[in-house]
Amino acid sequence: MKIIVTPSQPYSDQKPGTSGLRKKVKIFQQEHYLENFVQSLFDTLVVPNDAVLVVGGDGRYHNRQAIQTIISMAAANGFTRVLIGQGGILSTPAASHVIRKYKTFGGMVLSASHNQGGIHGDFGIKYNIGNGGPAPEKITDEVFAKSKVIAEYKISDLPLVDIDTIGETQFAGAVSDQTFTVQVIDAVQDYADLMQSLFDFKAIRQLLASGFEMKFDAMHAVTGPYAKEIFVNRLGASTDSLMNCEPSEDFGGGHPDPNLTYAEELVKIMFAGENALDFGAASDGDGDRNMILGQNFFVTPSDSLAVLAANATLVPAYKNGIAGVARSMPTSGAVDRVAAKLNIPSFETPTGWKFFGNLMDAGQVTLCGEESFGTSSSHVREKDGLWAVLFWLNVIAVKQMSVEAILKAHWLEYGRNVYSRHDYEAIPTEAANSVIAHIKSQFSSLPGQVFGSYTVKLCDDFSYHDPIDGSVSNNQGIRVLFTDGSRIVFRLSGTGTEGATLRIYLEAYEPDSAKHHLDAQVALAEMIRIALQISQLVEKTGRVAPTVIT
Ligand code: VG1
Ligand code: CO
Repeated sequence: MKIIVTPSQPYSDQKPGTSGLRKKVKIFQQEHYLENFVQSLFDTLVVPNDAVLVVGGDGRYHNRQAIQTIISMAAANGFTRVLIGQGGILSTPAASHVIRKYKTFGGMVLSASHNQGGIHGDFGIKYNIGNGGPAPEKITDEVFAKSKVIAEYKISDLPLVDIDTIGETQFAGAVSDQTFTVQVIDAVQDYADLMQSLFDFKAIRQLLASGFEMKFDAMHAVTGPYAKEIFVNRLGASTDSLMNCEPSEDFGGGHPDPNLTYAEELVKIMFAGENALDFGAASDGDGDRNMILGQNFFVTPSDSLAVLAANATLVPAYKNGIAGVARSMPTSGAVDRVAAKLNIPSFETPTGWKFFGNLMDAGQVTLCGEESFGTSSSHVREKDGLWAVLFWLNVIAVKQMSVEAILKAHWLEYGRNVYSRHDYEAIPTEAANSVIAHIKSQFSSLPGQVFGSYTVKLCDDFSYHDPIDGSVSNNQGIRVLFTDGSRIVFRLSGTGTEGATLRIYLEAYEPDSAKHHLDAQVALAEMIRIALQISQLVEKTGRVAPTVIT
């Protein structure tokens, strides 16, 4: 193998966002674009001798090509072995597991997650460190700095590598008696084994054999093969209980985002009145998100986290209890109430899974979650869609209650944190910035102001002080807190690739069980009006309604 040092020009836009670098495929296809980013990353990491790298993606358009480039560059940058998911496919949680199980140096996941795929869609790349979790800001900031001044990258002259056949291919290294190995692995089995070690598969198998009807929607994305192995082969579910389980490069032309808007097909099945099934679930492009539905019933992700925390001891892996919980700041406080009752700590972190890693490594938390359909535990260092689905099935199998009954009982015990998120997607960046600036300009005047039945207590821009490594992350979202504990959060997305996406998160606590059945949009109507009044969003963006409501 020869190493070729190739001159290159820097790009100015390679700043990783909430979860890696995400851009339109066309941007990634520009000359040296991917190479520049990967070299900036390798230079930041300082690769030790004998380092092993995991590489896989969600199978979207450009995945296979990018993998070949990364293999070639890894060989030229000191890695001695690369582990590839068969066919170049690895879900995000499976990649995290592989990194941990084989104690590798780190891994790259090629995905733009829930963003659309195909040639006109998005592509993305994220780096996970040796604990299996997303690289912390310290690393991503340095990668960005390096990408702005890069002048050359190193690549080898390896031929195209077979990434479809399980097994190893060895190449002579650039230095004599060194070899470089590409190992194609079956990550589905590893991941399914991990799930089987955590949950009571026997109880779930019995539940599925008892007439309990479920449907899992992989949304034409990465979890299809994992779902077949777990639900059909290991849990005895019928093949009818799976839908859209063949991964495709453009996700069947859809938007692989498991929410009430984009998982339309599944939602129709689960809200079919008397014909609705008992349980429905979906996951996103790279398999780290989940949506849980009961019969004609939607579980908000914030509630899902709280229910899992409250019932954790019903699951074999957590039977001795959980150490603590963590949630992203915009996620509702429902899980905090559970933590208080269990007498365990609860942490509030900025949006993005990378902020949970330190807490899990330090053994301070076991369960973590985000309102954006992400839930997981310390079994990996990523959010994990199928894990959440199996957790719910395990809880249902033990409690023998419907999803709705579990939620109603939970609200009766803890009260309900009524919650909703309104997204305004692809608005002009300037308009979005002016909305944020307008809210910030009221920071000193808002406290004490009365809006209908609510009084503002305080507003700020959320800052996080990591209790483990002492790092500080500023500007993580604007919070408007009211005296009764309700709140509105405004935040600009860090994963969108078109203009700006403004998210408004709304939360109000309802202790009165007579009101627990109310639709969130109805219960939050006044908060929604206040959010629009404070932000002047309609006036400044011309948008009269959100793109997505969850
Ligand atoms: C969104 C979510 C955030 C999540 C991130 C990555 O980020 O809000 O909670 O961690 O996506 O999820 P943002 O910056 O657009 O709000 V995934 O499934 O794309 O890896
Ligand atoms: Co995802």
